[in-house]
Amino acid sequence: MSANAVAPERAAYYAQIARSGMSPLWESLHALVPKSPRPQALPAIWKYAQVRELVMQAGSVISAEEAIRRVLVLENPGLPGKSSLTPNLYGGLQLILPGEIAPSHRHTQSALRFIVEGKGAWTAVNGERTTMHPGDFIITPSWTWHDHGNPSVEEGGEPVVWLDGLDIPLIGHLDAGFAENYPEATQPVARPEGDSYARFGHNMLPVRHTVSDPTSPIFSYPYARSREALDTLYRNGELDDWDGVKLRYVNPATGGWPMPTMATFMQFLPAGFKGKTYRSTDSTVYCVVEGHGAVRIGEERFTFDPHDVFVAPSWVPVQLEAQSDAVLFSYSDRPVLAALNLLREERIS
Ligand code: GTQ
Repeated sequence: MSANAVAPERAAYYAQIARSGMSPLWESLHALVPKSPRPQALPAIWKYAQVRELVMQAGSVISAEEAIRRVLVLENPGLPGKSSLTPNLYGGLQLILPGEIAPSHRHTQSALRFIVEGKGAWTAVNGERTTMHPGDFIITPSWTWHDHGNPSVEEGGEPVVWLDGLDIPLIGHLDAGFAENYPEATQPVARPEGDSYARFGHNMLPVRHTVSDPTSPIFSYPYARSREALDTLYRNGELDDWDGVKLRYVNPATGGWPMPTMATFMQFLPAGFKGKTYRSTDSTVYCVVEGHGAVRIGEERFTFDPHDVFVAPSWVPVQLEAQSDAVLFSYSDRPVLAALNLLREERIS
């Protein structure tokens, strides 16, 4: 019911109760308790070919040190001013140039990095560094110290861009944000690179390992391994009508998600794939790793190319097509929906 339709006596009454901090539920009931989700987030895409130059320009606008994190935030056009891609999820493109350091800090927000281009930069988490390669998925779990760095040009450093995925809006709704800076630019390196992967990344666990928190003990999931798994499955004949070949990333110690608030996936769509339509109540951010194709999200249809980022809001029908062999990384708020018994999925046709 629009405000204009309200009779004068009612309008006067509404004004009167507003002065006491109240409002009439009957005017907003349908919007507050909708028949099905009415996301304010819109289907949207960022074409990497269009934004890449702007991301690189940030390198001459500000240093990583001054910026702390030199990131261009991807803001959903349906959520203006909210620095959000979906109601719960944030995304941004971070640039680190050779010789730079993004200083160490920690926060209650969980973060993932999905490497878009460039290699050789590192992220340090809990005293261990991991080297980045395109397609790697790296986590910096809630309240872990993390810093990023890039070797100098002389040492072979090159500009590196990655997609940051964080649960910033969710933590904001929950008023649970805490953060602090490490006293030094970088945290001390306490373990050699590959240590956690050797302990937890090979379908084995240290004998006396006990699970003390829900986050994954490995913090880098190398692309080569994920890609090989998808490839093998496809060659073996695996192909889902909706998803192509799709795997989820896992915390090897629990079988759960790598971090408690965000689900992550990687999928392969063979050339010519024309997926069926699905929808679900988790809102998903996709990042194209390889290949070309198209996605229909509600009324929108976007063609996609490598490194493009696109968003499918809750309950909006999604359909994927691949023109050439394509690989998509994605992250969503699925663990949160599932934990609250709010996850609904529909495989349509
Ligand atoms: O790298 O720690 O894009 O704290 C936003 C907030 C990245 C990070 C972001 C952050 C970070």
